[in-house]
Amino acid sequence: MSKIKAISCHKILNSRGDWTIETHVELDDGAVGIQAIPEGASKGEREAVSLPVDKSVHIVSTVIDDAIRGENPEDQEGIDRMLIEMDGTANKHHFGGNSLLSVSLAVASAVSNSKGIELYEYLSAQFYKKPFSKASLQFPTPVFNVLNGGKHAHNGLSFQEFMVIPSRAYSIDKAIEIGTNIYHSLKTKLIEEHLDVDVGDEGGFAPNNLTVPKALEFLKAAASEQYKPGKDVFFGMDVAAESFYSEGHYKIREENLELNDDKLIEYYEKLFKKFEIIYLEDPFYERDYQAWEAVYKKLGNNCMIVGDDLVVTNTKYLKKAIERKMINAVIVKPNQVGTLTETFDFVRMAQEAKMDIILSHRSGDTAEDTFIADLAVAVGAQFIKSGAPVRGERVAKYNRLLEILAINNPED
Ligand code: 2PG
Ligand code: MG
Repeated sequence: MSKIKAISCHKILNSRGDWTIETHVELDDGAVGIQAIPEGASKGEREAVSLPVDKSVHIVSTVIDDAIRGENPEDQEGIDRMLIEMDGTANKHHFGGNSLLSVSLAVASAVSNSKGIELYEYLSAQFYKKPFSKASLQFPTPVFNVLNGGKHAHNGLSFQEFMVIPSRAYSIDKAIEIGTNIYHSLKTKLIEEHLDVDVGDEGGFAPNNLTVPKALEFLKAAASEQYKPGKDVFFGMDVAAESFYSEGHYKIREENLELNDDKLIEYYEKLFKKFEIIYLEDPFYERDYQAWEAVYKKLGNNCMIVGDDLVVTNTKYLKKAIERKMINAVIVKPNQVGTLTETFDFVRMAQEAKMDIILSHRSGDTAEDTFIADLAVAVGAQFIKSGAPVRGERVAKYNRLLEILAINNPED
């Protein structure tokens, strides 16, 4: 059995032109695992802390390298527990969630390379504790973020993401084709209305002078060019409500609205009457628990109420959300928690509670990193969020899914 031979780390740029880290884990049989780390802009308050890049590079290549060198890389859980204990803090601020995660994921990649198997196969075996079975292979449906606002654009649009979601009945390649066709139709519609088609952090268009209802109208018009909303395609929003919350109110400035919890629910209900919305992420600030319970009660029957900042890929907060019936779907972002093992624990808890799983990128991401695509396939996630079907760091994840499809359905 091979052992971990060396760990090194250096800085690279992410899609926002910010520094991030890339870690290399080398095994003594020569196999290498490489992992770059993404970074959010609209972060949950309780996410694992990212340390400044120079500090992380130093910690990974000295302290962590010393501690993990010689360990058995197949003992993912053991290694992750060591990392967690070495850090010793609840939010990983000592060593940094970014440092720990880069090592944790790179170890898994190194083992899959050493074994000569695909990463999703190895992750699936780790997750289910039994060999990967091709028969159970299930692809996530992409949730395409085609209009950007909030902290991902500077266009005065309060809500962060407006998404088109192909029906789950479509295969992954067809779903990607649908998302791409709608993206192109949307571009034409925006140009026709003399709106600009510059893009935000996740590749969605980010014109000025949009309101939330107007954005949804554009989405619906673009989708209706070739598809039937409510049958072929649906809509979703990541409200990221924390970014316009202040002292008990939600300020939707572009419409001169200042809404309390009840009024914001009414606002959502109005939108639900007009548009085929099946996905509502972070509709309230992450500590506004009563509002979460209320929105789940009102809209949760026909819609995914998705917790992102609310649960930050952490079982502690998910447990509370389950007990208090606040959500029926979760975002999974490994860098919110800091290790693969904790990510698996979170996914397991969500699946036991019959929640839908959405694997997610971050707004600052890299084309080098496609781990979430493999992870989504490995755990049988229903959905994946990787932005619009443009820009290298966004399409890298969709392209990896297409590669996994090709591996499993060769056209010889
Ligand atoms: C989100 C994410 C990804 P960020 O809020 O869901 O879309 O954004 O990475 O900025 O937190
Ligand atoms: Mg979110």
